[in-house]
Amino acid sequence: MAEVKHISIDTSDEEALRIIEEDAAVIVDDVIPETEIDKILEELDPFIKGNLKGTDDFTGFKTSRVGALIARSHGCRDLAMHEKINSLASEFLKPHCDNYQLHFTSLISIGPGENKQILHRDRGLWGGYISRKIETQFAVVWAASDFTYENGATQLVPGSHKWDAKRQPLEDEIAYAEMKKGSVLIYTGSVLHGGGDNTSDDIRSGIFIHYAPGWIRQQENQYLSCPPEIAKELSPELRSLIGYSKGGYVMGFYTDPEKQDGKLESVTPEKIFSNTQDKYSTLASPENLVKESTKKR
Ligand SMILES: O=C(O)CCC(=O)C(=O)O
Ligand SMILES: [Fe+2]
Repeated sequence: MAEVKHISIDTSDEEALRIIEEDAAVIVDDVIPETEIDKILEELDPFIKGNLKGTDDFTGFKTSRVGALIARSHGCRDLAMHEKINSLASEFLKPHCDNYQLHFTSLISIGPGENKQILHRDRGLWGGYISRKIETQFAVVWAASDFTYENGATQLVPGSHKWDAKRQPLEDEIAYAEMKKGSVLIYTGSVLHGGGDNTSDDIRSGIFIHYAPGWIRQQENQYLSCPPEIAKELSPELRSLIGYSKGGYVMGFYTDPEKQDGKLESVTPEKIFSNTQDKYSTLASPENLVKESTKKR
């Protein structure tokens, strides 16, 4: 039976990334206390109560999804900025970008009686246009309940990020990401995975917070899910992480549609909130910008 390896929060980034490179998945045990998770579930309770179930085989008929977690939950803001997780996300995505960003947030709750989700690679969301040599997602799942084989722990096929696209796993090549509430599953955008089936009477809940290169379209639109009137409450670092900053010298700037004095013409989105610049606001050298555009991959 295939397994997802477990490490501790004290495992070096180097070792964690070695496992992720080999298996495309790893579980970090006991990252935060259960009480922190309970506080988040309390914050999200009004949205969980009203939330509808999925409507097809992929989203599941007994599975609910609650998004906009940065806007809705202070606890999720802390999870998104978790130092160790961000260090791993940054190291993992660094070969493919100058800057990474938050890409997706969702509390996914699999209810009793749910069937297995179809195995898939999340990178499919971009439509298959990106070379498989480029890794575009660092997925993080915070266990908001225990994850067990019975209650729908995520199915994962370790090593399948390197497989031919058509290869399907044998039963014993599928692992189940069993972990305790407060632990974290990390997987990549290229590994076969899917929600598990829930044969128990309990709900399996996971807080999904994914990261991606700064140059790619985010799965969850952060500017609408966390508009400026809410984003102003965030730390400048988190605001930048969700996209209110430039991702390159001429990438992601904005212009205030009403200002006529030219002060908010083609500026970094950080200018909405403060007068600070970002690291891309000055051009290192025009020659370099041209050279970068033809970097070979
Ligand atoms: O709920 C899970 O364990 C996995 C969900 C998933 O992979 C997805 O919806 O893309
Ligand atoms: Fe997925």
